[in-house]
Amino acid sequence: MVRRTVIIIKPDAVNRSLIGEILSRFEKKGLKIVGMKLMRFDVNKIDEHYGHHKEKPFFKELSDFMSSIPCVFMVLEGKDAVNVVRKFVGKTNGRDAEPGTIRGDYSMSTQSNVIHANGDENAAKIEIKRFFKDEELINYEKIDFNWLYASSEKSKFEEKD
Ligand code: FUP
Repeated sequence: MVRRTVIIIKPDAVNRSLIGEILSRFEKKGLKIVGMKLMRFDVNKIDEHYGHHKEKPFFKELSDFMSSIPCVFMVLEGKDAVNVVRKFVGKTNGRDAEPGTIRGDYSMSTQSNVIHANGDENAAKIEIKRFFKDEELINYEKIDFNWLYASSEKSKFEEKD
């Protein structure tokens, strides 16, 4: 299972001062931050990232929104990180997202839905490369590791993907 995944804290969340709150949820869950930066979303990268929506009527508005102010880009690490984070984030439309999910708790919109997460493991691999250079991803030990996983889970976690 891929153990690293990208999240993007979107301009609405940055404007609404929700960075700390969102970050804190992932930290408390036990996901490890291995990459993090504040960066304006380059319009060419928006074309690539949201290529599946390029022909949709909302694309221009989405592109303007995503490049309006900087986003926070993060790589989180943990066992089955892609699935765990996706569940945390909730449905695309914040009004439909379950309470308890990030979008369910903080968003009333489809566009201004606070956070982006990877849909599957293939997307995670692509997006890590899209947004981060190898040297921006930091390998380090954290003391909570032994308390987050059972021994059997740890040995599997340590296997190479
Ligand atoms: P998700 O994977 O949940 O982010 O959903 P999508 O890939 O389907 O959509 C990506 C982004 O497109 C959403 F986060 C917001 C935007 N979007 C709109 O603005 N309007 C729509 O009708 C659908 C998506």
